[in-house]
Amino acid sequence: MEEFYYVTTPIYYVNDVPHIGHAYTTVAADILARFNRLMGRSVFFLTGTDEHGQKVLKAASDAGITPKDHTDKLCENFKKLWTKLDITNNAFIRTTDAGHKEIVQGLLQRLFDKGEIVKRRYEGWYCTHDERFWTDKDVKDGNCPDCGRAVETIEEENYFFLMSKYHDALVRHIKDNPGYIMPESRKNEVLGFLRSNALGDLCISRPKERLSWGVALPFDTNYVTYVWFDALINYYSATQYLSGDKKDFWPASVHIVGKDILTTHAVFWSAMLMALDMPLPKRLFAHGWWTMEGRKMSKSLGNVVDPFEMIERYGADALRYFIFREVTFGLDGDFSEAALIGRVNKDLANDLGNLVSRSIAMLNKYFNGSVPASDAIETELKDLAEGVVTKLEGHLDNLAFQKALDEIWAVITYLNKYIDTNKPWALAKSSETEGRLKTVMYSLIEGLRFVSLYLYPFMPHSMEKLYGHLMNSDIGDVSLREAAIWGRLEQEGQIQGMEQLFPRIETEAAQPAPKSKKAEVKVENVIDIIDIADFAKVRLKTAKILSAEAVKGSNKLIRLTVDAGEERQVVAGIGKHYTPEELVGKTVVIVANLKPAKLMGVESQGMVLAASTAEGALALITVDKEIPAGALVK
Ligand code: ME8
Repeated sequence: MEEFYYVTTPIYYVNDVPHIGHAYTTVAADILARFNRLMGRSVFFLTGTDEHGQKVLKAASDAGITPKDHTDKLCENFKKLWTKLDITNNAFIRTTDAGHKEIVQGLLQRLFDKGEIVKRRYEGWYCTHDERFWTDKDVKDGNCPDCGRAVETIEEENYFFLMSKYHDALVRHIKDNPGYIMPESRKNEVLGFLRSNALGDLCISRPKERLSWGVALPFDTNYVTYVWFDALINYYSATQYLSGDKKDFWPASVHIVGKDILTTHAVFWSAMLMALDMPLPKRLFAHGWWTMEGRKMSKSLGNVVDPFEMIERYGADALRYFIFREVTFGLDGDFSEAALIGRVNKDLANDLGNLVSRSIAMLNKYFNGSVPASDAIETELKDLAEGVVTKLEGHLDNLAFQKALDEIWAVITYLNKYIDTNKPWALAKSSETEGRLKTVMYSLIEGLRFVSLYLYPFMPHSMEKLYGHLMNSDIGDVSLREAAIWGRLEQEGQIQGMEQLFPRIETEAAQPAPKSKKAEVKVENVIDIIDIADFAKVRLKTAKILSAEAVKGSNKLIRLTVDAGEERQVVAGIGKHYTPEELVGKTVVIVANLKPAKLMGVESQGMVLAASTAEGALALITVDKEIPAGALVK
């Protein structure tokens, strides 16, 4: 029988700029999707965007365009990131899709016909920003408990989903199915919440005169559907209109969400499905929160980790590896670029990259790149390598990505030691040990084949390359159960030398990986002492920015016309931190005697100075009071 595997991410608010947190959840789902495909399952991997509600409407009207045009534009930001991160989602759902809206309306009508939705007069507190109702108990000093903004009283008729009656069934379901909510601590939180709160009924409508950007209620078109009710249904609706001929992916194998939205999933969504007599998903996994140097990431603090920037600097594979190696999935983590560099250099360049290049170089040196027939089977290595597949299956079923990587690394560590103990260079010295050399070299390359297969879900780009190099075939066609058998590496197969898979990142900030996730990496700045005469060679001048425009085809470069005593053109790589508009009028500092250079075909006659951190923050150096343009800085 065909085995199905259906994994989802939250659908992200389309208004948000994609950041490392969104990347985290989506890469987790991608690892699971890729692994399950290798295991021969029929996989449906869904992500998408949440596009209704007040905030979207407001942002669109601020931009002077229709909400649909606005969301059409913004959802591309997410799609672009998923392409850069090698995400293999089978579908991308948007809650503004006609197919989705139709299904939301169908389910609402079903609930209404069953008497699960009723109309009631409602009087209480409402937070317009969060589009949520609150009770007296929730509201503190007249403010919303979520966003802290002032709430208002509202009296109006609305539709309510009779959620309260599912309280006991919900508690029973969670207790009877220990793997339903993971990790365990989060399950206990939900149970604790249900123990101390009588579940209320859920207001699922908003009058159109207050909010028009939503799915109209099929039984009363004066109202639109509450965004969460609409959004949660995406997990089911996608299986009905986005999964091709296969319509039987429901129930989902796992919904992956951040801990911020566990309650809406564990309580609202579960109760909605119970009321619809539909099966519940098999698992809800709530992962932890990424912070930046201990602080919540926010636009106003300017400390949001931009995944596009990380990919550009280190590559998608390094980023994918780091976020799952560094922190146990489920716990919170603190992002540090120095720690990422440490991981790349130690784990990827050193442990793995060197293993690959040494092994292939020796194969070329001793056997002209032709895989020798093995004289004997190294049973310890064989058992270790073959055994990983079952362990991976177990760990990934529990979303224990770190443990899965530990198992794979045990093979890498073994192979590195195997080289050191067997010393192929010594075996190559005498014809008497040629048989042994053959076994060692075969075992090494065969071991690498296993590593490439196992690491492929985590680092698809480089492992596809490695597997293709070793096997001369495409990893995408592999069935892991059949491939994870010792001896499948072809004897006499020809393997060329290979470029470094993960070059070391040479930077002052490159430090060994911290031992624990909390350990701070101290970046020691090594500053060479220079003579005053050296400094005098650099001519720094103030320059007033007269005009600024983005360089076509680059998301970083901005072309500036500045007055530095004389007018000149300077190109600056600051497009991710400043818009051209906000630059005009600023007095900055430039290196005025730098040899002109061309950046993306545009000549730059100088360099704008800016302070930046390894974590990606950047600020221009400006003057703190009026001074004529072209003044010397010394
Ligand atoms: O809540 N660390 O969308 P959203 C880790 N539209 N993960 C993070 C993160 C961080 N700092 N920041 C965001 C919504 N995430 C709703 C969901 S689903 C039916 C509707 C991730 O754009 C994490 O997965 O606010 C979190 O749950 C999600 O983004 C919230 O995305």
